[in-house]
Amino acid sequence: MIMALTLYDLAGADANRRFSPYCWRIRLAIAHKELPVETIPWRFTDKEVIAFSRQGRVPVLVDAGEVLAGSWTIANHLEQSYRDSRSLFGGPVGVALVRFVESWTDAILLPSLVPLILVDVFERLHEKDRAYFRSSRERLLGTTLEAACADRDKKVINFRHSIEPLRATFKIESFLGGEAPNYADYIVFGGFMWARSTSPFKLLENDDPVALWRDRLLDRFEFARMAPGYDT
Ligand SMILES: N[C@@H](CCC(=O)N[C@@H](CS)C(=O)NCC(=O)O)C(=O)O
Repeated sequence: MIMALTLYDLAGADANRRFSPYCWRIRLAIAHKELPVETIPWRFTDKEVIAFSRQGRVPVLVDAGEVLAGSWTIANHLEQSYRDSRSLFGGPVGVALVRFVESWTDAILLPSLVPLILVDVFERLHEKDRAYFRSSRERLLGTTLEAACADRDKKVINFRHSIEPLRATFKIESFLGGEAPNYADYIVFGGFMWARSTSPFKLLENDDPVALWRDRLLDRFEFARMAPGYDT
């Protein structure tokens, strides 16, 4: 019998509002593997709660007493420990390609979402996280959250151009994984779930092939569609 996994998952003021793009990757990877999971809502300032993982970020997964931190480490653990269920990567070639998708998402996609959604992320935070979030993010940005998110209507045009490689792919393929989604889809989709769960700002035109791909994933993962968020 498989014991339930325990996942520490970033939450807002509403404990059901889960918004970390990295945690979404793992929630989807666990669902892909059809494994039971208990998720524990975690806030940015709950550092002592995950001190046992010897670092201060989520996702943290506990699997039969084994502690794993970092989404890439966790995804590989799931792939290796649960070989009987569907593969997340589709073999070694897949691992290398998904690594590229992760690098692109972390270096390009997520930073390009920051000036479109970060003020809205702040609004959804638990009271106890607000001062920490504002000061840590404003230090990184070199400006206020509000200034970083000014002129969103103009910035979104550039954002839509920047994801042309995704659009070109989804004109031909159903998923990055081909006929069915794999971990590459969950990495990119995690970014869109970060936006969906925090921000009413409209990122994509309804008929954008990227929006249609996002909808295909929401159809497959009902818990993602039902999660607190904005259907924009
Ligand atoms: N590279 C890590 C990134 C994890 C990460 O940055 N998580 C954020 C939540 S989205 C976090 O826990 N931040 C804690 C903080 O900012 O103090 C991964 O892939 O898991």
